[in-house]
Amino acid sequence: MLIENTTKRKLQQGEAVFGCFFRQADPTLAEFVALQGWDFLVFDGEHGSLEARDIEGLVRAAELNGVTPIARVPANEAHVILRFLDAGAHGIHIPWVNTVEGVEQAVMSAKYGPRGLRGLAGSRQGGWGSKEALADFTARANRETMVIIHIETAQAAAAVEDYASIDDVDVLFIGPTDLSHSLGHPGNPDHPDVRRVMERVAGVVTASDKTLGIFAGTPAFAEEWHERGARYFTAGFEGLVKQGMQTYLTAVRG
Ligand code: 3PY
Ligand code: MG
Repeated sequence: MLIENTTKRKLQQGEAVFGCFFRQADPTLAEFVALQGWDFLVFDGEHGSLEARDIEGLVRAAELNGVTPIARVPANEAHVILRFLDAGAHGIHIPWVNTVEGVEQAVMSAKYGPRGLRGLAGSRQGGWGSKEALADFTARANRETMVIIHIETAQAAAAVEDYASIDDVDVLFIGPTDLSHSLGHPGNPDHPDVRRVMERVAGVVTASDKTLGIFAGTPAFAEEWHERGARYFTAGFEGLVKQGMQTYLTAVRG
């Protein structure tokens, strides 16, 4: 399959997009999740045990249902990003990027030349060269592959102006949980100190040509940040299942 990134297209048209973090190495469950109407799924190799090998089957489950497969890598390392993209992800979440040099390094790892230094070979993402020449594939991959950079420490937040100046970053993504931890209020993104930093980041990103992204586990949180200009939202599979089950059990035990 020639990759076409429908999530990236929607963002380019000014739409908001919604995705779900997923970290079970189970393509059948991923298929079920993909059927629920998400724009994209983020297969999580950071806070999960997914390896590049797991990504292939999960990507197929998403592609089968017209959902954009994205992967979160465990680290900002070229050889790790390469394997997750080669396995077929249409985009890459890079966590814990704490310097502007790290942002540039992430883009260089995710893009082929002339922009980047991604290693080239016939791979699953390019259909192993079956449908298009490698020269065409490198241009397509550079066009379609999304780069999503996490801002989730005080150090990263302080440098957001520099992050927003790096070409070929699609989304600057606030990780409220890690950021709250970094600012001394672990797990409390509503603390005024954390909110102040998140609002500053949002102001800088929305004034730039990057899309503002954020993890929003509840509709209310997503709505608030949509009003602040965010257009790329993620929730988490377990959080949503937990809410559904607990709501059900509370009601039936009534
Ligand atoms: C965070 O909140 O730290 C995240 O990384 C969300 O995905
Ligand atoms: Mg995080």
